[in-house]
Amino acid sequence: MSVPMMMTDDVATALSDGRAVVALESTIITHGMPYPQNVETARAVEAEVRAAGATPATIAVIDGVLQIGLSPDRLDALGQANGVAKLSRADIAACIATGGTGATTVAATMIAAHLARIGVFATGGIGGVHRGAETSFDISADLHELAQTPVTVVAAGAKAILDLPKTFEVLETLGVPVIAYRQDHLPAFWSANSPLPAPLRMDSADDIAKAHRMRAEMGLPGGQLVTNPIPRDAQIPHETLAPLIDQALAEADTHGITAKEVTPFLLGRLFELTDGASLTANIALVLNNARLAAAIAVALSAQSDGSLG
Ligand code: PSU
Ligand code: MN
Repeated sequence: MSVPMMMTDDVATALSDGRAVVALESTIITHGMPYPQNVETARAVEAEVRAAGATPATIAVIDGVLQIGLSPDRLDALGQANGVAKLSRADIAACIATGGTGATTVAATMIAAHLARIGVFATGGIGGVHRGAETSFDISADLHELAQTPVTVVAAGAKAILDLPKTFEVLETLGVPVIAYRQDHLPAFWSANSPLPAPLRMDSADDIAKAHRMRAEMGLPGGQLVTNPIPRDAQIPHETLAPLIDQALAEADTHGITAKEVTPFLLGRLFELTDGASLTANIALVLNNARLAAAIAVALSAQSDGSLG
């Protein structure tokens, strides 16, 4: 029994030629942004990766097949579909085995990228430790995935709806390198900066690629989290967002929102409470992450022969 996997021609060719490829997730399309901005953003992200000299591979499960790269038609259909499953480590195999369709979260996209031998992945913000996790125990599977699957993930930090100090504590405990790009503090998704000092800082894609390869050389499992600050002109000051995040969290509580629904609910409410400003910033940071991820993938293929070794 093998994994039913389909690769678009451009991704397959780039991989076999040892050229740069960047994995992209699909939960941000189905659960993170409204239609049509979700599809427009997904296309713009792919264009950004191409402009930076790499091939984009948007990942999803469609009718039981793991798709590595999505055709424009499939991307559009996924972006408009209702009730698509949100797949993580726990449910991706069951979805494929039963012929289902689902969007991949950071955790599931890392698993798929690694299966396809893609070493770099760009997203918006990773999942993490939710506020109140001491009673809800809600901690994203993204964190454990970073600890065990060797993919470098470029994100604007963890989403600021989370408990950021606890999220980074857990990453430290799990042995995940957290690298801030060109600054000393960790970014906070919609804001470029936070009071949290970054455990590691790197100023070039080349260094990030070297560190990725060194982990493989040393047999260290797991990936790296590269935290790339949102462009300064696109950020929303934390003071502006903080009360709105509190309001959205209180509403989630009142409505009894739990488990996988929490993050999509909070992002959706913030979109409404900010009159769309949270989405505009989210789009800017994803595009920025796509550019850096492409530069890292290009550096990785130049340093090695493109294989993960
Ligand atoms: N980045 C975004 N928006 C998103 C996500 C990332 O800008 O919606 C998705 C990712 O797929 C991530 C998921 O894995 O949110 C986290 O979900 P949870 O908190 O339920 O683990
Ligand atoms: Mn969760």
